[in-house]
Amino acid sequence: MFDREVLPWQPYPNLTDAERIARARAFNASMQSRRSCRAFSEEPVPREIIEAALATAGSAPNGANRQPWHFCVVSSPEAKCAIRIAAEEEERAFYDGRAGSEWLDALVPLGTGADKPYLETAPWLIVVFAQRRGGPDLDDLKQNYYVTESVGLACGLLLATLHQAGIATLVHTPNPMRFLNRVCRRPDHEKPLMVIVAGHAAPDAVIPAHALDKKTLEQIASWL
Ligand code: IYR
Repeated sequence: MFDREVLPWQPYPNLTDAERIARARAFNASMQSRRSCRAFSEEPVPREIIEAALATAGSAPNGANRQPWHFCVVSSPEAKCAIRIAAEEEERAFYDGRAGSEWLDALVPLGTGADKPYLETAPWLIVVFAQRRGGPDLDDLKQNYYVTESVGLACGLLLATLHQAGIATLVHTPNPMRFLNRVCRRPDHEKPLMVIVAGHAAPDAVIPAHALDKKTLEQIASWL
């Protein structure tokens, strides 16, 4: 049997409860200004910010510490163009009826459509893949666990870090998105989950009023 090695718990900062409350509220206040951005400028964003956000994402809690994620970071105009062309083709079919009327009705308040120019204007596209199997070593093809949950947690941390750094983001989910394996040259056992678009908002970017309509604490939580 593998003898489990342990290390002592590394204490978190020694704060008063008042300081903890203040920090929690300050982080919440900062995150409340995050909005999905659907019009990006071409203004560059330093690669170091993306690297730091990816490192945070890689720290996410995950099934059996198998870290079942891969982030394909796209900045080349050729690759961005290939993603835009393929995504818009799928989106046209989606908006032309494949989604069904209930789904399309739900999207009306957002004002989304099949044209995705931001896939080329934004400086970074982070294509997120979930690894059904495979670990840190290339020859490791063992099963992974809670894959979607783990990758979702990682993406949340990624989005929070980018927002803290003052970078605008959009979670883009072309439907279907298998073409991303081809463009990103990723193996079939990796499932693309989302494209995180990162950059700065264009001067004419708008926020749909619908996006500000958030559920209250009472609506989202119950206390036993
Ligand atoms: N993938 C499409 C449609 C879309 C779906 C949902 I649910 C959204 O919250 C937003 C868009 C698109 O990217 O336009």
